[in-house]
Amino acid sequence: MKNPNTPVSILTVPFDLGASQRGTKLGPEAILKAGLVNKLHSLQMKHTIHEVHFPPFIEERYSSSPRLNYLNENIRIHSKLADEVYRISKNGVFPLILGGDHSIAIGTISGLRKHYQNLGIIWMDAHSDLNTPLTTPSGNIHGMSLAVNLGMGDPKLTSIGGLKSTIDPKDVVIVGARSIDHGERELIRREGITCFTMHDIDKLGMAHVMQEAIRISSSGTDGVHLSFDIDSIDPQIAPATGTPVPGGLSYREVHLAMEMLYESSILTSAEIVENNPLFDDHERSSELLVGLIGSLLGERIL
Ligand code: B3U
Ligand code: MN
Ligand code: MN
Repeated sequence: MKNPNTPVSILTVPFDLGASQRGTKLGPEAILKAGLVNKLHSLQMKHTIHEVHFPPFIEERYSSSPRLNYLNENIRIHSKLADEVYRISKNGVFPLILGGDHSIAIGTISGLRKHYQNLGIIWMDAHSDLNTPLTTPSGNIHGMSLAVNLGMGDPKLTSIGGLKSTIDPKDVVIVGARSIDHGERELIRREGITCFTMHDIDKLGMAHVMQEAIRISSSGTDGVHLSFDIDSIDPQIAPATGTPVPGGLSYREVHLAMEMLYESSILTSAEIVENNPLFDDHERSSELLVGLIGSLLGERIL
């Protein structure tokens, strides 16, 4: 964050209809239970906690389109989240959003795009979430959220939040990818998105990759958002995911990433998504996430 005295507004978003697996709606509560509030106290950070909820609804998977599961439910929650994130950012407060599946990045980033003219994005994920209704293998909206934020996909999703700035694909950096679909690969090449796969991280080292991610996302932008999917971490140390992909970030690599982001002072918002306590081993993954949020907000070894 730009100023370490900035207050933090934690928004919990218990929503899991962007994915096939149920359970990420329990993610925010698990992170709070694992000690997030104590962590913020120990860092002496001013903070508030607020849940983004919406009225109960009848779940209709194919209500609109077979290529966009639970489209109406997604529109409702992301629109509400966009309004709240916009309000928080406008007030100079740092939004920290706890998901929920990764579809909520549609709401978060739509809200940020109302406030920032040129937003940079660091997207840490095993996947690239760049599918559209034409390329998706699953119809799950959490596999489309980065594409929607680049203006690609169903207009009912790309228009959430009303009038707002667009994101330049050159200001987007994906880190940790190791499962990319054919259509996503083409889009990455066509749009010139920087994507550091696990292969790149193995070869170049995490420190170099993060230096580049920080440089690219912050050059010529007026805000940088971190969208952190738990499945970027190796599932052996963070099992709480419905979509595990082997060969992910190690404990130290992911902490180093958070520490470097703090030191860089570039972040203006962050979200932690896809934590699914139904797949956790006791509270191991949620505890790891609390540690990572600590590193992101300035906790140091010495
Ligand atoms: N790319 C696949 C799988 C996937 C994306 N995000 C997650 N899984 N977590 C899809 O369905 O779009
Ligand atoms: Mn994701
Ligand atoms: Mn993922």
